[in-house]
Amino acid sequence: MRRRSRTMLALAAALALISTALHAPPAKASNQLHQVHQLHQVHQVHQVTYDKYSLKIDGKRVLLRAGEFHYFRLPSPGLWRDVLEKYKAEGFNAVSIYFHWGYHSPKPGVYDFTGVRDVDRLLRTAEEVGLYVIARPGPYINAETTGGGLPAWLKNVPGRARSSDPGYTAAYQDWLGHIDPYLAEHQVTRGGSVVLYNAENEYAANTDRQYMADLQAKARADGIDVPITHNQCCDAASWTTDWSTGLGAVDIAGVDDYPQSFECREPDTPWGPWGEGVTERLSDKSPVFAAEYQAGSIDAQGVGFDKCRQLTGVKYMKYFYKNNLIQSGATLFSYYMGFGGTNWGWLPQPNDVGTSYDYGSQITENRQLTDKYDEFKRQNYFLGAAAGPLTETDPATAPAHDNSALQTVARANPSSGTQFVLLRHTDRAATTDDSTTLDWTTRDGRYTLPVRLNGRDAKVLVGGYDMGGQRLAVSSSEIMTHAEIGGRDVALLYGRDGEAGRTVLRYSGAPTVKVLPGDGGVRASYANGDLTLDYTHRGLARVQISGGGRRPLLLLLGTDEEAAKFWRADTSAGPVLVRGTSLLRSAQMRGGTLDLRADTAAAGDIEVFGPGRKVAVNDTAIPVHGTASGSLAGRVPGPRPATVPALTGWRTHSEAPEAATAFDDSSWTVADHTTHADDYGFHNGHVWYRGRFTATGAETTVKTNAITGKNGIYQVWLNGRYLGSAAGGVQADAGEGTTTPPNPDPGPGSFSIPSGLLKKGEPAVLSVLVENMGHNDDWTAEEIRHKQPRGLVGASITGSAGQISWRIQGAKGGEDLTDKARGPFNNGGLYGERTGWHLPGFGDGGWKASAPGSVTPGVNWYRTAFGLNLPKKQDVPLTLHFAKGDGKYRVLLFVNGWNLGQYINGEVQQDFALPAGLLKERGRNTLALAVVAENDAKLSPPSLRIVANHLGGVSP
Ligand code: IPT
Repeated sequence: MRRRSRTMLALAAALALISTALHAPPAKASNQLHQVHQLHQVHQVHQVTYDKYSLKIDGKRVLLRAGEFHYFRLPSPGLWRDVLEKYKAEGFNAVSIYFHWGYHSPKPGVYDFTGVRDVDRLLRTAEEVGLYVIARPGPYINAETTGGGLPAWLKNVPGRARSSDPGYTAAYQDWLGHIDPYLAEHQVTRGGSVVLYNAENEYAANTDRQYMADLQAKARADGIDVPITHNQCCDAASWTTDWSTGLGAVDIAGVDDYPQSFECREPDTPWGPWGEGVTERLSDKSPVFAAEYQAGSIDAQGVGFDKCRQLTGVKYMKYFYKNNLIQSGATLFSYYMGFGGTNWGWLPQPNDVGTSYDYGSQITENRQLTDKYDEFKRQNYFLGAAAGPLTETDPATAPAHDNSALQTVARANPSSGTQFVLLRHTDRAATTDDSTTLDWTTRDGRYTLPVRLNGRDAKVLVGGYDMGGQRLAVSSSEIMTHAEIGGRDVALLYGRDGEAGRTVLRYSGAPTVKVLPGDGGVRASYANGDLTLDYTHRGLARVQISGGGRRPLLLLLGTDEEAAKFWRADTSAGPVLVRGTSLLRSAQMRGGTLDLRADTAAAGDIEVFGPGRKVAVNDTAIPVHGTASGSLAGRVPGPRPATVPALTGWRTHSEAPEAATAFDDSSWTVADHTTHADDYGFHNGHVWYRGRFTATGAETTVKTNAITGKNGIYQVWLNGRYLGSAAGGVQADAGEGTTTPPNPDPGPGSFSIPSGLLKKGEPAVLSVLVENMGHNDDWTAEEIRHKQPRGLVGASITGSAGQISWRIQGAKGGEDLTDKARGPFNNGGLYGERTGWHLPGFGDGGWKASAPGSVTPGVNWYRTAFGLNLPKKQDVPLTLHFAKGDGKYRVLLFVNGWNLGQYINGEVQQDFALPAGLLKERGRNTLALAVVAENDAKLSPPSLRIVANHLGGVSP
């Protein structure tokens, strides 16, 4: 054993202090890079390499398991830590992050990386939490966000996006030139956490190899020296050539798999309609990388994310993830999404999503853990515990058996011989209850092992395994984790409730076996070095084994549910297992006390297996006593109750003065080409058009065309008279890979003109309010798709020959943001938005007192303020709930000036996340609603709802 010298330890301690100081959030944005640089001078640098089996850090194999996270979908940087700690707590060791070009760049050459866009803080948080980062800066990201991450101003840049076209090249090189330095500074090779760099996204539909080569050359020039990856969609065959060699080839090519489809409508019917989901090996020089593996779904059918969560639920995870693990031999996994978040403001791409991007993922939009989280925890803890042998495996002979309804598939580590056996149904869709007996030879001998698979399920069984100081010959239970704690091994195995289990352990002589009181009916027998334990998975059984030539073992045998109650964390004094809290964020030994940072949903019992004899939870010492299992037991407090006020004191004001003939639009931009609101720099939200003409008096009909993106509307007024609304044009979908011809008649509207409204020879004004639901993505890399115009694209008046002269007004300032903190997606061009009616400081004292209720067509605002006094040191996520109303209307909701989404009456989403941080949990908040009604409508006032209440949490 090598010994570290005292001076080295002292130096390390000093450096740790410096680095803690430097971890403080930077005072000024301009200092950020400089600070990052200093930070890494005191951090250790590491080397990242790989071979056909796995990634290696400093020569040590790593089994990478990441959840995807989008910081831009959680506009509260303090809460990034909450989500990342929840990833870490369930055994992920990495986070995969898209970086959203359009989110940072409102205008060519203008970039912002401060506040909710502070990527340096994001990467630092990942480092502090202890997660590797797979950095995915695009330039194209897809992700169901506006433009697929391309900035809307790119519509005005000539040249095909996602190609080596010079116009596009200049634009994206500028983006990479801004984002890459952050990613480079935070690389593992400089002491940070970025371990992989993903170039582009599913670049399957295009084959511009030069573009892929240029992207990588740029990254390298910007200092990226970790392996570059690509997420290929959706199987290797879609590439025309081998992307592991030749121009544009990446270091580690990965594959995206979404086997369960996005059909949330029928969540129980499909079983891998899009295939088996076995990640393909794309090269013999690099490991198999499941770059995006389905962990939820978009809700394109608008049936609600709970159904998507069901579609991709625990059974799906058990079957597909384990099947993939053993069949593919992948050692890098990234799950899309780990936490989806919120499409606040005008962040959504209109075709597949609305405000919520919950994604049916394991952590809900309001940061709550689900049963899917438990399953990730079971599987991830296993991957962590068995990473040694699992990171280097080859296909192996699977144990034989005689039930054709069941199938075994095996991999083995070539040096240790450890075997990993997948037990699945032969027909993957089978729901039958089948049993068989495996004839299983491991390096320890030949074993017969009864196994069972009931319904949609799969198991990974381990044989010939060094389980800490123990030797596991075979087991029909699955391993969740094992750890050496206080001189003994603690191993946690699990199985489905009521199923029988057998575990065989090896000893040099008969060990002493003590079955502690509890469930499971454990029976032990010993012969020829094999201790065989037979039991039923029921509750939690505990068996103490000592002697037999090994260090003592506490074997915990639980059901799935009992196993998932355990948390594992690592301290400088070794690993810790805890049960009884609803989350364990981290653990630390401080002067003989084991200090846990944990969340609790209710007061209850806690049990701790760890170093030391004293326990503190969230800095408060708790009395504990020793148990027969050698653990410490005590009680933890729960949260204090939390309440939210009713929303009262509403004031209202209607707007749309733009509709009136006399409105002064002289400051508006003259619109002499009516094709593109984006041409004028109005990229998000609502845009007004006012057209003047001289009436003939013979006009009969206004005919219009406007493009809004799916679900968008536009409204027409003539001389202040409301003529009506129409659905805006959407992306014409001619199918993948085709060049979609522009629709000649997009979003048609036809409005008859009431007689007498126009008088011959008099000036008339046509006012049109067009919503922009966001920009199409560019998944197929066909120019026409993401560049589809938004806005009024045609207007004519039957019975009039005269010219209409137009002026246009969108968000105040256009590309020159007037609200840099909230950024490009916060506001459109409603009068109230341009005038600041959504902002906390606005004086609404002159407005009429009235709660949301009956509205007339057009735009109506409501404002109120509410005080919150949520208990300190608790995490109490709130939503704003909209009850269904009558009529066609939609509501933009602003909390403290932040646009947190759009409620569309009649659509499935009625609850909107209000993230703490921008919501003041102990203070006064302003709520402003912009109600855009298409007809006379009636809404009921929204209300605040408490989603959950935990003691603990992070400070937002
Ligand atoms: C894949 C994308 O890479 C990702 O950005 C996201 O859009 C995801 O799908 C769906 O939510 S695209 C692939 C499944 C066709």
